Amino acid sequence: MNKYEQRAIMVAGSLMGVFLFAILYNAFSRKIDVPSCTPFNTKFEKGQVKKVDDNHYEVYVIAHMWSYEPGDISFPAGSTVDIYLTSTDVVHGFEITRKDINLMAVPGGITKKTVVFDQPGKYNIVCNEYCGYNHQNMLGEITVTY
Ligand SMILES: [Cu+2]
Repeated sequence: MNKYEQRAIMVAGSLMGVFLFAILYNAFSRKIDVPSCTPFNTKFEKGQVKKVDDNHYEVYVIAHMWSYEPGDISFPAGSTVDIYLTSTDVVHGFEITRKDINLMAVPGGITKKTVVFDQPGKYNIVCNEYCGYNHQNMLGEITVTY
């Protein structure tokens, strides 16, 4: 084997090591997780809000033509909310006004976002992906209580 081939193999091997380290570092140290695609997850049999503890909630949202389930979500101010979002039919949007949150509901996939709601009040949920005839009526509401 000539010396340039050996160097190329050494560089490629080193890069693979760097990439593997970057993936493992982000997955375990920085806890960056890739949304899983589990359309048959039992938590998505119906849309629901689950209380994990006093200030931590999990919301399982199912988007479908032309509403969200659950459509009205409520929890106290200061809550950390893990939003898990999926769709049963086409791609929908999930934008929370006043929170700068803009998610995409993909059929068969789960989109996850953790949001902290510090301020009490009402936050509208709107679909911002054109999804058909009644797209403009696809709305929801989050109420953050005192
Ligand atoms: Cu829509």
